[in-house]
Formats: sequence, C-alpha cells, structure tokens
Amino acid sequence: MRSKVLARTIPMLGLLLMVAPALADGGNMVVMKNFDFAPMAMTVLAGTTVTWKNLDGEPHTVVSADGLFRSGALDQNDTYTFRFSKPGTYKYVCSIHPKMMATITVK
Ligand SMILES: [Cu+2]
Repeated sequence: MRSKVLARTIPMLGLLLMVAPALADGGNMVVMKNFDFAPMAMTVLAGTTVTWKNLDGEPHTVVSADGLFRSGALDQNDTYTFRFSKPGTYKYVCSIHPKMMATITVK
C-alpha cells in the first residue's frame, strides 16, 4: 500500500523539481525574436528583475520611453536586466528598430 503511494509521489516530486527552475528562469524573461519582443506585454510585481534576451542575429536594444532604463546593443544571445522597483506602466522600444514596442506593467 505504502510503496504504491511512494511510487506515485516520487515521480511527481521529480517533475516539480524540473519545472520549478524553469519557471524561475522563464517567468520574468522577454525575448527578442523575429524583430519583436515576446511577450509584448508583461505584468510583474514591484521589485522584480526582468531579463531581456536577444535571440535574433541582428542587434537589438531595450530603451524605455521615459528614459528609466536603456541597454546597449545586444548581440545574439546577449541579455540585459532591469529591476522594477515602482508600480507603473513602462513602455519601451528597440532604438534600432522603433517598430519593436512592448510594455512592462508593474503592480
Ligand atoms: Cu531591434
């Protein structure tokens, strides 16, 4: 009886251990891919650090409309991080391709 429960529980624990770090890594990440930010809109809690990663072969930047944050040119697989300390709506673009627009909402 007990061994049956264990046999079910152990694989589930293994799955949780695999999923948890993936969430921690992917939860606050925006990728630049095919000349778009993905996701284009993301909501995070104040105090969250957001990571942007450029997956394109072309350089991109992350530049907020209000000047709060500004990355340098990110080459392929480069990342940029910014910690959002105050609630608000933060619009940003890629300064090289201004049609790339996205928003971070901080609650
Ligand atoms: Cu760009």
